[in-house]
Amino acid sequence: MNDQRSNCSQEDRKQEVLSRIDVVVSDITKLKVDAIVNAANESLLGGGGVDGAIHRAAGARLLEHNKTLGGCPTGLAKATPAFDLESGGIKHIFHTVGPIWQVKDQPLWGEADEGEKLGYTLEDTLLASCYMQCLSLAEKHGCEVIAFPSISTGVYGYPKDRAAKIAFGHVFGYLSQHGKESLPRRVIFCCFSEADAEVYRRTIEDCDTWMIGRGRI
Ligand code: AR6
Repeated sequence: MNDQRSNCSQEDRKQEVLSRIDVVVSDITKLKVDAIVNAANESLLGGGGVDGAIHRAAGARLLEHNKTLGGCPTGLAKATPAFDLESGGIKHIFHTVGPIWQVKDQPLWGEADEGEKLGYTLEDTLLASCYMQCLSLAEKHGCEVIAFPSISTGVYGYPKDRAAKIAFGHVFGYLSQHGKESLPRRVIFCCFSEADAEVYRRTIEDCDTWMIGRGRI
């Protein structure tokens, strides 16, 4: 009976946290959120992909501002104003530098499946750090809603399933530890294609099978 009750409240807590997480398909610059995350490079001076889209939409003042920042090491994040994006309601851009996936096709550790190997590479730790840094910046800057692109999964070549598990696992953990009165209240995973969104939805649906009792970071 007690077990049933504690399972039930655990499930309620999980559902409460899940209700604060959304997966959408969109150009991230079009979202009405307090902060968007940019998957930048260490120069912070722009590039292709989502970085290029954000610089184009935020305007030339973003580049001028970023020239004063002295770059950003991989795994860390820096906040800037949203400049021209402010007219759409976005107040902050958190520029974070995801890792370049360099493990390629080398076998990792033994025959363990993908879930068990999560957290075993430097890339996993750095990618996790990007999410945690941006969540902390959201809290510091009073953001109710923050949207993340799928950091490192474009030009930087991170396996999409693995990146989604790291993204969701850390956001879920952060929101679980910071109650519903804390900021950010909502987190959006902003995908650029329906196929990418499906990876996130599957990751979330299956989270009991890969997140619990694994050696994830
Ligand atoms: N809105 C949302 N997601 C987007 C958008 C957009 N407008 N555009 C692309 N994506 P990438 P990375 C998705 O390559 O792998 C840049 O040149 C895209 O489909 O933008 O972290 C930087 O300057 C993918 O799922 O970032 C760096 O040099 C995800 O965003 C390097 O690329 C990330 O793809 C960073 O590589």
